[in-house]
Amino acid sequence: MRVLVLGGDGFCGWPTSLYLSDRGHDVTILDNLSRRNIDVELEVQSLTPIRPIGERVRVWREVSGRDIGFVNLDLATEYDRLAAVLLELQPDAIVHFAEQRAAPYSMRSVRAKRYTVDNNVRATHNLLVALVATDSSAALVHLGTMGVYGYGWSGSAPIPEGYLTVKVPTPDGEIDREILHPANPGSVYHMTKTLDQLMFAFYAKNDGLRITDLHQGIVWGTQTDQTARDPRLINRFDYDGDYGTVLNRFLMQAAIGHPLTVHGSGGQTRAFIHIRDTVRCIEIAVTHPPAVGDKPMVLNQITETYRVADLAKMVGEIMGAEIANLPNPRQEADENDLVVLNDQFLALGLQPTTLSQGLLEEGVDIAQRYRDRADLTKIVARSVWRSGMPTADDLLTTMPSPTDDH
Ligand code: NAD
Ligand code: USQ
Repeated sequence: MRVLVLGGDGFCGWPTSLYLSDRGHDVTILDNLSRRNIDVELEVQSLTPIRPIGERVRVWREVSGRDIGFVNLDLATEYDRLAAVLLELQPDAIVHFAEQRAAPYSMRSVRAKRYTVDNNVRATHNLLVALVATDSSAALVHLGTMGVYGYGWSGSAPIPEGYLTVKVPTPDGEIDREILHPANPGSVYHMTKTLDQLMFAFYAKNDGLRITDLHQGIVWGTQTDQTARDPRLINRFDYDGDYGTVLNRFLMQAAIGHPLTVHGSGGQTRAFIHIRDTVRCIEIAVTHPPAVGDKPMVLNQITETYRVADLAKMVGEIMGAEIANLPNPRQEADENDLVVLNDQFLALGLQPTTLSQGLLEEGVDIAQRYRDRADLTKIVARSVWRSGMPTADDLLTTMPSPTDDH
């Protein structure tokens, strides 16, 4: 298939582009490199030394013999160019990763809140309008998030895949209606994903677009079989307080001898998926689109759930790391249950990569290799959900020397 990967220079997009290319698909990446610019703005860099996109695609050709195209384009502001790309490439499928994806970044300032909404909502809407205007029949696969459901709203009831059947009272008795699961976002970033859902529902109904929305959990891990083929293909590894996600942060912290930064009691339960399963799920979704006229297909792209405190305990025990309970910079329940259905991916053949000591050690190994690139002042999360919320001081001011324990 001809696949256009929007946001294909990012943490999920790069390994997905390589995986799809390796599987024989004809891949073009579209990305405005805004994520690299945000690193410059935050004065932080991926722990792994990622190479410029031009070099990345050149090396991939060298090691695989396959071409990946690249278009530098801002989806949110360059509508005409986007429409021209769709007309020229005539993709069979489009994978849409291209949004500002960090909840803490989206809460750090008025500017970042406005940027996140402007960027994400306009990017998605421009894409939908362009698909209709260019008469494209491409199947659209969008990366949404488990966070659209919120945490704790349904107690211990399993979270369904996108839709909920409810009973609506009428004068003639109750009728059953299937509705989008109530949106309950916990950050401006997560809010943009709930807005995306409404746009998808409208364009599927009005224009017959074929849309799949993947409600993905927290992705962890770094490398896939393809990114590991050459050091210059290495994937990014975010560890900072805004972009680093919890399990990868714990692995990096364990690797350098930093206490594990648990927010509050660590009672938050979240859904997780390894990057190797992310790329497989995307191919499954791309090759199993809904039919014209169907409502958006929603799949929960997760493989397991964990409580943050339990993850810290596990990483702490395996790697000999201490745990620090820090003031939580976010407004979120101190504790929540989370049961998630992921039946559709399992039925379509996903064989989950579950958390194992080997994979945790692999993450720690990568982080240890690049420990000299870590900036200790960027580790504690300081973007607060409301001004005045307390944050912790840096826990370490000098880098511990590498020992056999770490
Ligand atoms: P990322 O920031 O590493 O990658 C996003 C890419 O999109 C970047 O390369 C960025 O430059 C590009 N981009 C952003 N705005 C753009 C625009 N207007 N025009 C063109 N390109 C643009 O993020 P990621 O971790 O790879 O996440 C990818 C997607 O998956 C996001 O939509 C995110 O919400 C979703 N997701 C990620 C995770 C996770 O744990 N990383 C979990 C669930 C869902
Ligand atoms: N947390 C800690 N310590 C840390 C970092 C995080 O205790 O050092 C806690 C947070 O307070 C939160 C939980 O861990 O309770 C998850 O935080 P996270 O930063 O790992 O994940 P989140 O902000 O939810 O966002 C990430 C991605 C986002 C994606 C989302 C999927 O950045 O793009 O949408 O995971 S989900 O969480 O399922 O909605």
